[in-house]
Amino acid sequence: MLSRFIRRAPESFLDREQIQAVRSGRRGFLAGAVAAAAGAMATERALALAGDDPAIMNLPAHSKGLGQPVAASGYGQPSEWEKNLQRRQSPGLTRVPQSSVSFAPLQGLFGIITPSGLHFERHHQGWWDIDPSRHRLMINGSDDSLLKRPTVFSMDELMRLPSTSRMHFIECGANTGMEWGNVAVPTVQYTHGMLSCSEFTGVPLRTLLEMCGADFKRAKFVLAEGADGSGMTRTIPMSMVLDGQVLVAYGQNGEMLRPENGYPLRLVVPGVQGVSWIKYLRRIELGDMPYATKDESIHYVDLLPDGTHRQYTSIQEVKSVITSPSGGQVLLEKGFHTITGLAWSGRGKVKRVDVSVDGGRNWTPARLEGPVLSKCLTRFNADFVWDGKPAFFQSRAVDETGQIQPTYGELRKVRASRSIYHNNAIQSWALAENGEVGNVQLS
Ligand SMILES: Nc1nc2c(c(=O)[nH]1)N[C@H]1C(S)=C(S)[C@@H](COP(=O)(O)O)O[C@H]1N2
Ligand SMILES: [Mo]
Repeated sequence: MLSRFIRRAPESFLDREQIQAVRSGRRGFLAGAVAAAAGAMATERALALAGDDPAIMNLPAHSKGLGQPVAASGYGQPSEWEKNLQRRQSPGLTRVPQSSVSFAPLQGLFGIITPSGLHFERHHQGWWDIDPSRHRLMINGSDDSLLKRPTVFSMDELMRLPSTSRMHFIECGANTGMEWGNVAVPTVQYTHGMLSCSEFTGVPLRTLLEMCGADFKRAKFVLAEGADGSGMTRTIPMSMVLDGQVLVAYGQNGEMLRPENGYPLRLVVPGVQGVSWIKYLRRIELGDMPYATKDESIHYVDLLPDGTHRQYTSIQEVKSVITSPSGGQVLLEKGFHTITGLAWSGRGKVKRVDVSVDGGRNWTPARLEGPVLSKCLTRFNADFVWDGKPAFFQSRAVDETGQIQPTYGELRKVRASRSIYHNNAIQSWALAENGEVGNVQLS
C-alpha cells in the first residue's frame, strides 16, 4: 500500500512535508526530504519519512472513490474546512445591526485582495439588494451654469461607457478607533478589520462630468448621495475628480458589486476614508462650495487637544499592521515563522515597511511583495526565528511622499486620546513564552 501511494503522488506530498519541516525547524529532516525528492525514492527512505503518520499510511477515501460532479453549486463556495474565516461583528459596539459594522478577518487572508464575501461592511441604515434595472444615477449642478446638460443614467447606459479597472484599498475613517484610549479589542480583525481591498471596475467620474458639460473652473466640489435611507452624502473636492481616479464603479473583483458593498453602483475615491465611497450611488451634484453635510460637519471630525475640531479630512494616512502573528493567535513551536502584514497609504505607494520584534528598539526592512500599487494594500513579509522568549512585534510603514507611520506617543502628542477617527499609529503585538499573542500598546 505504501509503495503504491508513493508512486502515485510523491512530489506534492514531499512539498508539504518540506514546508512543515522548515516551519518546525527540523533541518535534518528537511535535508533528508530534499535528497529523497532529488532522486528516485528508495522504499526505506520513504518509510522513514512517513514514520507511522496515518495521514500517509492509510489511503484516504478521496483517493479511492468518485468525487463530486461539476456544478454541484452554480456559484462556488469556500471549503468546509474554512468555515471559521468569517466577517464578524463586535458584540455591543452598536445598538442595532442595521447601523453597524462587520470586520474583515485580516488574520486569515493572503496577498492583497479581499475576497468579496469577506469585505468589511459599514452601513448607516442597513443594506439593500437594489434592482439594477430600476436604479438611476442623476448628475446635476447646484445651478444650471455649473453643468450644461443635467443627465439621468440607467445602469445599461453607464455600462456601455469606457471603463477602467483598478485595485484600491478602502478603510473606514473609524478603523482602529476603539484603540485610541487604550487596548480595547483582542484581535487584528477588530483592531484593523474595517479595511479591505478590491479590484474595482467603473467609469471615471470625470468622463461622466465631461459628457454632461461640467464647468470645471467654477464647479469646485462634488456632492455624492446614496439611495439608502441613511441620507449618506459627502463633499468631494473636484481636484480629486480631475485626475481621473474617482470611479463610478459597478464591478468588484471581476463581478458586480456585492449588495453589502453598494450594488449596483458605488463611488470609489482612492486614498480617501470609506465614508466618501458612497454606496447605492444615485446622485452627483456639482457645487461651488463644500456642502457641510452631517457626515462631514458632525461625524468623521477629530477632537483636538485644544478642544477644536479637525474637519474635512479625507486622506487615510500611511499605516500598516502585522496580520500574523497577531492577537489571539498562538505559535505552536519555536523556530522559523513568517511575519506577514499589510501596509497602505492614501497618498500613493508604500515605499518601505520596517518590522521590529523587540518593541521598536531595532528595525529591519520587510520584503514588499508585488505588486506595489498606489492607494492599494501592499503585502509585506519578514522572517522570524523564535527562540522561545517573549517578543513584541511591530510594523512601521513609510510612503512614497516620505510620510512615516507614527507611534502612539507621537500621534497622541498632536491628537490626544479622545478621538474616534484617523488612528494610524503603530500596532504592537506581544508574544508570550507560552506562544500566545496578545494586543498591547507601546508608545
Ligand atoms: N449609501 C451609503 N454609502 C456608504 C455608507 C452608508 O451607510 N450608506 N457607509 C459609508 C462608510 S462610513 C464606509 S466606511 C463605507 C463602507 O463600505 P463597505 O460597506 O463596502 O465596506 O461605505 C460608505 N458609504
Ligand atoms: Mo466609515
